[in-house]
Amino acid sequence: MHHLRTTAAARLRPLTAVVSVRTHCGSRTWPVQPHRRMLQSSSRHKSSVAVEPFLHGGGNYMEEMYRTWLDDPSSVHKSWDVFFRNAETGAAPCSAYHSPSPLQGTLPGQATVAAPLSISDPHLEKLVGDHLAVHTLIRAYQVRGHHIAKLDPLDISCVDLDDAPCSIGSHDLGSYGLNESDLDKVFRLPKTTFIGGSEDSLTLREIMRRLEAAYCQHIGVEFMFINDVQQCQWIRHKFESPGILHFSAEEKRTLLARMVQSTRFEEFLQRKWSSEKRFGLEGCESLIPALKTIIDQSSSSGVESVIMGMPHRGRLNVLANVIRKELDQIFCQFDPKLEAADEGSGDVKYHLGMFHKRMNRLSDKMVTLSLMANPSHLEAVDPVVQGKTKAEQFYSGDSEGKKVMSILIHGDAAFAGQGVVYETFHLSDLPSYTTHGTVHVVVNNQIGFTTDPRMARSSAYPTDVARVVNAPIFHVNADDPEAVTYVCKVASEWRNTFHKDVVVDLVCYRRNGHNEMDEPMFTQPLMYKRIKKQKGVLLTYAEKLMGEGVVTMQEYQEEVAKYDKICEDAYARSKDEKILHIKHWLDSPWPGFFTADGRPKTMSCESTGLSEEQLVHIGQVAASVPVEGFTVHTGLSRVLKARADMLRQRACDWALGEYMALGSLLQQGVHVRLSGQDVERGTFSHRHHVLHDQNVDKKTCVPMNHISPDQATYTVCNSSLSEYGVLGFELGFAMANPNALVLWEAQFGDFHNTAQCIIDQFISSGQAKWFRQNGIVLLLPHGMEGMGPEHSSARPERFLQMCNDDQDVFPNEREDFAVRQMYRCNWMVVNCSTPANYFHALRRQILLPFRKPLIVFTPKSLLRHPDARSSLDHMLPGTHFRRVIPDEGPPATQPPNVKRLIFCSGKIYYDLERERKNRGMDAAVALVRVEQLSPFPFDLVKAETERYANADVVWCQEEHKNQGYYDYIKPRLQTTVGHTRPVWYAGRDPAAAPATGNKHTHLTELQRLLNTAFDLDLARNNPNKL
Ligand SMILES: Cc1ncc(C[n+]2csc(CCOP(=O)(O)OP(=O)(O)O)c2C)c(N)n1
Ligand SMILES: [Mg+2]
Repeated sequence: MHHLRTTAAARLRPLTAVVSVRTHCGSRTWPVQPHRRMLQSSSRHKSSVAVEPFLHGGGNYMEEMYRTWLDDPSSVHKSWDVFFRNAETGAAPCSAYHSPSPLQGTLPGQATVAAPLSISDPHLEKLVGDHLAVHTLIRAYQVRGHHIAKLDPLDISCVDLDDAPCSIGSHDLGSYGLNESDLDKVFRLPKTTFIGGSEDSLTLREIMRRLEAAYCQHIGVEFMFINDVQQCQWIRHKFESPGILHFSAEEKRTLLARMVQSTRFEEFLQRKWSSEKRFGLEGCESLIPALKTIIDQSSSSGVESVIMGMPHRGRLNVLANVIRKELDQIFCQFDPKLEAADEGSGDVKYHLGMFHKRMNRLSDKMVTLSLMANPSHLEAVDPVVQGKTKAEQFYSGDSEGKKVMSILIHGDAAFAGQGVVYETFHLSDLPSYTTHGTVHVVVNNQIGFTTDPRMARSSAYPTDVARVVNAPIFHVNADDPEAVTYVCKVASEWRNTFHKDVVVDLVCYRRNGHNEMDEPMFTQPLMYKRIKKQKGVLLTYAEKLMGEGVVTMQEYQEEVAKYDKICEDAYARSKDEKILHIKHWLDSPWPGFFTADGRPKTMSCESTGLSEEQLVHIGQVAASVPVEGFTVHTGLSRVLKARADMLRQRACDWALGEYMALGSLLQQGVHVRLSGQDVERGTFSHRHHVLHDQNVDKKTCVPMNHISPDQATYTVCNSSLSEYGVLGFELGFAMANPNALVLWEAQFGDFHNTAQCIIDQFISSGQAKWFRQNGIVLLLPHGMEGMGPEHSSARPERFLQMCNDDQDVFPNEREDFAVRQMYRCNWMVVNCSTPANYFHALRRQILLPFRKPLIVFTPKSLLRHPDARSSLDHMLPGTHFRRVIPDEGPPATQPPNVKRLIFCSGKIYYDLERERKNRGMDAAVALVRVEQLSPFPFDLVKAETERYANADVVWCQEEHKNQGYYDYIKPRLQTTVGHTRPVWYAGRDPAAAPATGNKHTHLTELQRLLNTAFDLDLARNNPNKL
């Protein structure tokens, strides 16, 4: 039999405190002796250690506690202080002990003055020891009861207790210094347990029976690592109170009906499409009542919108029975003959999203449910769900998460294996990222495809990752629908009380292979022999209820027949469908943004320019500290003054251009959110969107929120050090509302690669797969500046390789060419060489009548380059984003004299310009900047090639040849010139790394490529023809 639940079985050890109590009550002398004050304690148990002392004991816990107390009575928990003081005064042990009380103040009537300590009466000593032992035992159940709970429906999970026995249970009383004869003695219960209900003392036998019932049956509660006493008490109360698992007959019948839906849905699909993949839920059918309970409960607590993310397993079932997608729409997806009606490539049925508003029967309130579309990449949707949830909370003014919440469903292998789970957990308590608690549900079928848990993770449970944020974890045997329902009820109450994450671990099995076509016996023969013997949970539960007289066989059969008929009727209706619509599977509708048939309202884009007055006003805000009595750093005062000076000269640099773009959108009522590592100041210390008072801790000011009284809110937030999690989050945020500008900035552009999955699976292809557009902006600092391989390239080649504009087809030119081209593309990729163009690109994102992701390669040295400034003239009404910036110098006046036409993009332009000047070639060489790389400005590039008909055409880039823009530009330039003129390459040679780490090599390479670019004998000397 293999170890299913844990590979860490050998690590299970009894509580240290257990050992120490046994030692005390056994051979050793009780350490409380007045003359032992000379024992010196070096340890100071503070804070959480004092709160939950049994978790942290050393080799001899009580002795250490005593030593610590002798040293400083205030350094131990109040309960211990009171205990030791009372013991000193000779109080009987049962009254000497008082359960933990608030850390401040003393218990009424208890000793407050230390007196000489002596317990000389052996009877008394035993009583004290026994009470402590019982309290230790109670705590042991609370800490470790889940290790012996009957969580696995198959009962094959083998935690190897022989190596390291978990010392709780009646067989092991001796290890607590107790024995059989103590079982019928009455013990006073501490305040840290609720097993007594209204009774405050019980026999040891009853104490253990109730603890076994609470912690060792079908529910295993993992929570004692939580530092907050109030939260621990809340959980103890929920799971220990007598009678908690009582369900009314009505509740049982509802639960049975939900199990019928869940089970019969899969059976229906299996009957109709036995050879189709559906990633059925068989073995974890109680997921459906679990989710419905969480939703019911949350709706009753005031939640109006629930956003869910989940993987393949049971997804169709959730769509059908939780979200209530029309069944015929689901069944249509199985019909191979139906054509797709919408643009885009679509996705398989078990990835599609859904949005539905409906009445919740339990709460009688409306609830909106959405399941986010997701790719195969497990767990990738987690941060996206959180971002969308945060956005919905933000836009509905739900600052505490009372109206909008998220539920994330996970597989056991993915939850433990995928790092993005951890990244997402770490967003959960950050002010600008918290969603105020998520309910996580793990479908823990004890297998990942063909891999056993012992090969898939190094932690005992798949859920251990949640412990980093102190989330309680409720393990439950999924073959017990009532236990599942109860646990889910508590989980949602937890979320809606404490607004913290919580995990429900549904320990179950997978009745079939990974998908319905897979043979699981190849790899898990014993497990699957056992599964074949396992009776279905629906039948087991139905029999239980029949045995209890809650339903009759006839009622049960009628319930089954009723649901089967619903499926059959929907199946018949699905036959009438002629066409498949992906747009019916939208997870985030944007009401009013498009026309009724989902098209943009216009195909034009108004000018993105602004009046000078408006530009100056925003510029002045950017140059000021708009609150009284706020002391900024003197260096920053200089920055602000420089901005004011620049404004007076009617110019702006990159930071000011950005300010004007974002500020003007805010004035228009568009919410702007800029997130990423250190974005508030800016990695390159150029932005300074958050000012810090130099004298008052944490006093900050965001001038951008002081532009005008009726402006939208500006959110600028330094993120956790995560790319995958945070980019996913911002993508989700951008999904909620088309009238918001959401920007994510990478610290350096190359760090985006740890978020590659979000870029590949969602940003570049999301619209094609799931119909939903997204206007997220990625700011990726890029440029070869001799900073080494890791801080140079944002890898433009990767983004360009994913562009869907056809390199071989010169598009039909039309009046609204630029907008139509953008509408057709999957995303826009730009590298702006001027602040004004960056300003227009950002504003265009919102003024366009549709949304596309925008990838911006942003500068580093250009941030402070004196030439890289723009006059306000380029930002006034009537101006636009310039896809191409032609040469406006001497070449433009005498085009026939131009011998060389160099196309380039980004910062290299300034190197080329300097070189041209140095060489005195201002009239001979034209420099044309391609600012929008994709969709490729075929029309404007063509105009430039035609203008300089006598010139050689060169593509110049600073990146290596196998990187940068080369592979993207080459076919497009050739298509533009109709393959009639040669096009040459000037740039770095191919290389494995993006840049050299050697400064000298960097400069040599740069000079060489500039030489090539200006070598008028290129045709003879350069083999690098495109
Ligand atoms: C990131 C990622 N890696 C690999 C896969 C391939 N894959 C699909 S399902 C699966 C097993 C998932 O196991 P688990 O999370 O336990 O879910 P289950 O299928 O058991 O419900 C794997 C490895 C994937 N979809 N995503
Ligand atoms: Mg699994």
